[in-house]
Amino acid sequence: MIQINKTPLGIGITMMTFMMVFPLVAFTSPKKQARPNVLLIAIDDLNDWVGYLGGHPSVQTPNMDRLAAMGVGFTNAHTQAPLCNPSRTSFLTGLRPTTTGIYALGPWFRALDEFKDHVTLPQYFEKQGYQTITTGKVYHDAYPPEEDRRDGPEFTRWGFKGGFLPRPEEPIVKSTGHPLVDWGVYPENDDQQDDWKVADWAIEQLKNPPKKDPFFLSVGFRHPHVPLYATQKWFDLYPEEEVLLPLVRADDRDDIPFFSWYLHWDLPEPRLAWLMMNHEWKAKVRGYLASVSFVDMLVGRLLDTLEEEGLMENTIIVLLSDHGYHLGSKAISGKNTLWHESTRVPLIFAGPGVKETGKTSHAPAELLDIFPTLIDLAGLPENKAIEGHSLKPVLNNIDYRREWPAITTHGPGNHAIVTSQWRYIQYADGSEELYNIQDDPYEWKNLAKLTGYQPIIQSLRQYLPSKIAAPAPGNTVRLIELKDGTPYWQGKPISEDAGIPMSFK
Ligand SMILES: [Ca+2]
Ligand SMILES: [Ca+2]
Repeated sequence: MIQINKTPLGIGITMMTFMMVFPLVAFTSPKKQARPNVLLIAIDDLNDWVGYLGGHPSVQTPNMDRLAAMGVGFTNAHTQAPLCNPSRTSFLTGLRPTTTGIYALGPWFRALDEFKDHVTLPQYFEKQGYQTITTGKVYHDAYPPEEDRRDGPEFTRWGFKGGFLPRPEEPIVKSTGHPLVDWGVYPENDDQQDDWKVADWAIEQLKNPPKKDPFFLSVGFRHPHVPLYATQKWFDLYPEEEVLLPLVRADDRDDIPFFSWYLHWDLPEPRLAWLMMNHEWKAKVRGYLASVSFVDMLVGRLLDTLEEEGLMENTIIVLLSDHGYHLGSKAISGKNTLWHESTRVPLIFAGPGVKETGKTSHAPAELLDIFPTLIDLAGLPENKAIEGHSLKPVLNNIDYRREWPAITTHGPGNHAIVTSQWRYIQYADGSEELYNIQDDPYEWKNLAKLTGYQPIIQSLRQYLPSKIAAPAPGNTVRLIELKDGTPYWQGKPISEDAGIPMSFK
């Protein structure tokens, strides 16, 4: 259900703006209208637990739903890589991981000669006269080194970097080992959180936009990336006794190739078995829900500011998450898989040029499509150097049939191909999975080995990337590679008789 949380103040201001602007428009000669601004909101590790996506029955995201009601929300949008760095590198460069060779938590793409001068999404807008402004986590994690952070070349203006602060002196959940893998009520007030401060900084820019040029403001929030800290009021939205856990099947991985384990061979994220043994499953789900509603409120603060400043009519808004997140399904928590929990993401476009307001599109879409779509919506010249396809035809006509599937890659040779009906997975050793996502939305029944599905598999194989770039130098953390028949996790061979590692033994 879509909830619209529009304040009476917001509506009043929108109407006033309209009344004041209307006479000016009526008596002005048909001059070229100012180019639209762009607000890009990137959320970290947010899966389909968003109201308009229906991934969790009790999640409360009134502001993302309000944005979806203003434009088009995609229900079948997928990341190009289920991990921060390769996903963000992909949608900001407009290139697939299989093109750049960036599959892991490194490298920073500017460190590679080939992409030193590659024109990214914000740079493309800057070249067209936009002021490009950024705050928070838009590129992966760290800002580039200080010496590269001067005004330009990446952005006209760098703002508050943000991070994972504040953190309690000791993790709330004991003995998980990794300092970021934690959840619970913390801190006392919302405005102590780095993400709140990122929103504050962005709001200041919206209140004082560039005088002459249009702006391209990109804002990156870290919630609901771990640590899953939120203040008490966000946990109160999800009383402990009412928290619904994801539906999982204990035998779910029995019909899945063993190679799937290599994709998340040894993560700091606990496996479901650990969460259950330590009675932390519900607590982690609750922390995630609370973090989602907290970040949703920050999205609402940005939308409120656009309304209050009269910027809504001339600002294209795009909201995305870099990839999804498992909370128990397929026996894990975390990401780094090719199933829908990892690949499916919210993707919403609203504002000038989006005609189908309040509609949802079930067409496959990729984060890679953001770059060409924004160019198209803003009326900028086509960029032939990027991959992906403009979604504008869908934004103009919700029934438009796109002919391309969505492709996700995790490490060279492991891909998922998603259409309106199917998810086909091929791993680097050639093993496969096939799901009918219309009949089996939880992807429980692997059809790949059953008779009768070969023609479908054949037709989906044609979309597998034909060129697969070798991992560029600097790919280390979370890299899975198959070399001469041996899987390598982060550069080290995995022996044939190794048992599945159990995080936090
Ligand atoms: Ca992420
Ligand atoms: Ca299964």
